[in-house]
Amino acid sequence: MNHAGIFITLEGVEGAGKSTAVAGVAAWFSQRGFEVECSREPGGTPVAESIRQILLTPAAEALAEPAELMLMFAARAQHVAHRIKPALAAGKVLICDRFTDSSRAYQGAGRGMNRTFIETLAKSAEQGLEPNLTLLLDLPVAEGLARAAARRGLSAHDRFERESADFFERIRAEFLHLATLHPRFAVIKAAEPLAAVQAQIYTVLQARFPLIAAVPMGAQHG
Ligand code: T5A
Repeated sequence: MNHAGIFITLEGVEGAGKSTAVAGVAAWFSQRGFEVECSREPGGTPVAESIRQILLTPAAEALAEPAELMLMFAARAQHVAHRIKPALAAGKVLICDRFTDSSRAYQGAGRGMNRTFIETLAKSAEQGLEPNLTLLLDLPVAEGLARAAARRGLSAHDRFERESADFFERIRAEFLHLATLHPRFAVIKAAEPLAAVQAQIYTVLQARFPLIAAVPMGAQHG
């Protein structure tokens, strides 16, 4: 790996609790004196956030699948170059709600797009970057969709939330498959109550970063 900082990604289907978990991970590091930045994909820089609008907003002109894939990686290339790499070079902890594994799961397994092409785009956008830890928040698809719907209330579905349950089942299976391939993954049982999910995440952080876990709370990192 490639940098002074720590790069942590969170993955999972819609409503798995990633955004909620980001805050807990951030608190764990900042209480131990680290500077923390939280970001998300698609998005994270002004240009990447503009691309996010195109990707998530339903429009009369349907987005062609290769266009969706390449826009995900266009946003990622901006995010890596202008936000993630500078933060890591400055020794910060960068916590990101989704990263390339989402493209593998959604565009690869969900849409059935060519895996070799996805890896070629990943190599170009990531420029050698790889997460130190990927927290996979795993829960049954129906539960995730129900949580997302409850949170959304009366506002409209985004482009992805309109997809079928089968689409999300393929995505969940792909995330679990990726977790068997890459030791950087830790699988969190996200169907449990919030406090139990948080406890699992802290256990993983302690095991993966024992030297940081040993730092007294409130210490200055430097
Ligand atoms: N996408 C993204 C791709 O197709 N390819 C890519 O390469 C990338 C990067 C992003 C969309 O883009 C797609 C995937 C997505 O469809 P988004 O709006 O950012 O769109 O979508 P999500 O990341 O799925 O965000 P969500 O907000 O839907 O899900 P989260 O962040 O997992 O869930 P969260 O934390 O907002 O929680 C949802 C609700 O559940 C509650 C929360 O309070 C909240 O109300 N909750 C719990 N309730 C009970 N028990 C728990 N343990 C709970 N944890 C959270």
